[in-house]
Amino acid sequence: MTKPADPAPPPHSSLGWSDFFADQLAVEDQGLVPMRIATVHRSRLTAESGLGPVRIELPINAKTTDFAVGDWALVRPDTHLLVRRLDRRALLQRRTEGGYTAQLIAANVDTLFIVTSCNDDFNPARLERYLALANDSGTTPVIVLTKVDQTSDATAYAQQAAELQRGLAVVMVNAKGTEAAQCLAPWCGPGQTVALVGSSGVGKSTLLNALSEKTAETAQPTGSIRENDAKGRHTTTSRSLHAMPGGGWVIDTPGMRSLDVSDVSFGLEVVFAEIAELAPSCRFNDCTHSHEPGCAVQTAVAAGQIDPARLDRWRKLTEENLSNTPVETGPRGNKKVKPRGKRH
Ligand SMILES: Nc1nc2c(ncn2[C@@H]2O[C@H](COP(=O)(O)OP(=O)(O)OP(=O)(O)O)[C@@H](O)[C@H]2O)c(=O)[nH]1
Ligand SMILES: [Mg+2]
Ligand SMILES: [Zn+2]
Repeated sequence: MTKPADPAPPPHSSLGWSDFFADQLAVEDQGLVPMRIATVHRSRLTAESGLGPVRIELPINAKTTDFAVGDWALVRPDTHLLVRRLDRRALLQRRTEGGYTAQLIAANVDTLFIVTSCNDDFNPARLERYLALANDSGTTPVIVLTKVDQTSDATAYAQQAAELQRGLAVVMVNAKGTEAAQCLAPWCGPGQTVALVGSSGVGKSTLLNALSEKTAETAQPTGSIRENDAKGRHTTTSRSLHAMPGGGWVIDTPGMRSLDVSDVSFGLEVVFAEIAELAPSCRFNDCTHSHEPGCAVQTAVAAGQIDPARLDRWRKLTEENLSNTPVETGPRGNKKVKPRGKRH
């Protein structure tokens, strides 16, 4: 692509702008301003330009749901009309319940803070879903374990979390404490974008307020959780992008009730690397690691090298992923793939 001699006014690199986006500018974009989508509502978008928030006008036929918080778009400086969205470096999306349409969670995120608490919310199977999503979307996952001040057993939770994926960073915080932002600082430097995801009530907005040093007036609202089961009350209802004082950006998201996986085969291989690595040693190349003779994974389970509970969770997620993943087969496309293990 030809680069303009003098592109749009240079956006703040602290907004997360990089060569990946600059390389997409063409001569005809002269005069347009790159802005970063900050909020997405049913009928309106706002963006950050480095000079404060701006309400964006959409062209006729464009839908707000086509845009994700964190997207870069080229905007007319006079009318704030969005001319085009730039290609994404990373996109977090999930299948909506019962449908094939994807819901966009956030775009151009460097690090995904998967937030869970040291209480009944902690659930390895759910965390593995979030990890698969993060790995597959081009973001780096970090497990953020909140409410360490409310348990005497935080390190046991951290140990369990660390075992969910090789090399996974796990950070223990009291999100209400003064040191919370410091604990997460390694991922929040200039130009970095982080997003907070997890169930309702785990402390995402509490962390957002700490990371972006909000005042009482500008703080994201937070809400109490139910005492009997630690579930939150869905206080946050939309996604939003906020500046961090160190020059990074943080995205708050509403608590998710569930997270279905689809189209995350690569992400699952990263989460379950110990299983994926052994699969080529199985006798059958489409081994389901359950009943087949010559299964290297079952041998490893028998030898105590692989946790059988983990293998069960791998199987459940893999089957769900395959049944939810549309594939392009022939002119109609969108046919379901056959479940693994059914040989023909
Ligand atoms: N003691 C303690 N309380 C916390 C911590 N993190 C969050 N809380 C409390 O937990 C409750 C829920 O926090 P929120 O920040 O609203 O949770 P959220 O994840 O944003 O929830 P939704 O917006 O509903 O998705 C609030 O009462 C917080 O004060 C923590 O680390 N320690
Ligand atoms: Mg919230
Ligand atoms: Zn096998």
